[in-house]
Amino acid sequence: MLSVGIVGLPNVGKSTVFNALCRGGAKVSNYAFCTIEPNRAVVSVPDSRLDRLAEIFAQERAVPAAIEFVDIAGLARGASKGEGLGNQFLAGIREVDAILHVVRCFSDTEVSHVEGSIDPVRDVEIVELELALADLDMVQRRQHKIASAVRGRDRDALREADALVQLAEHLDQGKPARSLANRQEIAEAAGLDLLTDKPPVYLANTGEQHEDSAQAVDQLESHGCGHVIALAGKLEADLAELPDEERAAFVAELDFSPSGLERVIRACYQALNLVTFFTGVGAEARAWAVPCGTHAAAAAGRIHTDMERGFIRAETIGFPELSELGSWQDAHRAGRLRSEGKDYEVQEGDVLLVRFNA
Ligand SMILES: Nc1nc2c(ncn2[C@@H]2O[C@H](COP(=O)(O)OP(=O)(O)O)[C@@H](O)[C@H]2O)c(=O)[nH]1
Ligand SMILES: [Mg+2]
Repeated sequence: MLSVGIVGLPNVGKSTVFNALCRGGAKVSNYAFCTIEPNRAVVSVPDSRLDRLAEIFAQERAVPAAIEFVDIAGLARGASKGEGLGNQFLAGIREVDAILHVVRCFSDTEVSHVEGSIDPVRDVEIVELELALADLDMVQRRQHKIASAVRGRDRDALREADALVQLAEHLDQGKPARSLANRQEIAEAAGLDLLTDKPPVYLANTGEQHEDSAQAVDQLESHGCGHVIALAGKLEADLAELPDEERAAFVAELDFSPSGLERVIRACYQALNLVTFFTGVGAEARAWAVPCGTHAAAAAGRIHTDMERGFIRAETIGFPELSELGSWQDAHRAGRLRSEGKDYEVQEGDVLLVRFNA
């Protein structure tokens, strides 16, 4: 399952955002969610296309894709050296696929700031430097470990050592591994699970003022932060706590739509370059997320390993077209189902019926 780690300096609103996403999500969309541990929750990915598909396939159940959020212990200057909760923090973040980097943009004299003032770009730099230093530390340890094999001119070790040197130089300048020109090649040769190789989404935790959020997003984007979204974390978290009716009344009064979860998920999908495809067999209509460029056979393997092994072909149609035609039979009669082979690259919104030898 896709896992997203929430990181940032202390008191920037990480736990607030976590609550807003996980509780709020359950209420807005009526999708199930569960908390595994206090700082871990699995949320269903809201997707209105799935409900329509359940209707088309006359399926009893709609099974959405799921995403896990982990509220990772706060990080501060020195975390890479094991300061504070440093080590715990670093262990937590190694296991996630993407990083949701919460940046404090709200001012509130009641809530102290570890650096003493509101400065989103500076805060991002502090966190990213710590991550780069933690990676550098890992690279250096690996260099020590393979040193004797390198002296013995072992071919694999030499290749790895070369990648490690390039990584070390880059990280030493405080730059993230993901910005290396030949990152894929190097990451593969180095074989390390680097923190700064994970795609980040930046979440500007703003107050309720719309102008503030626009400004915060601008600042981060001009700093080169790729995927930035603004979220009024506290407002969304507070709303998430309310019973449904009260909540609806507030939403109407404030003219505010708590869309945080959907926007965060969309940004994570973009950062990870994921596409969604659908299936409608058995008793369920189901949504799946796979990396863009995934072949039909590999996508089928996500459903069941037998389906990848015995893959014959996938009858395929895009969601909008199927929705318009109204049923699989009609799509078939109209000759609109495509027959795709195992190397077909699954497209966003594809609905697949996999034919396979069991
Ligand atoms: N005024 C204001 N306070 C916020 C906002 N987001 C979080 N806070 C408060 O900031 C404090 C720290 O938040 P928390 O989520 O625990 O931060 P964390 O340390 O990053 O997990 C809490 O008292 C929150 O209520 C916000 O958007 N506006
Ligand atoms: Mg917290």
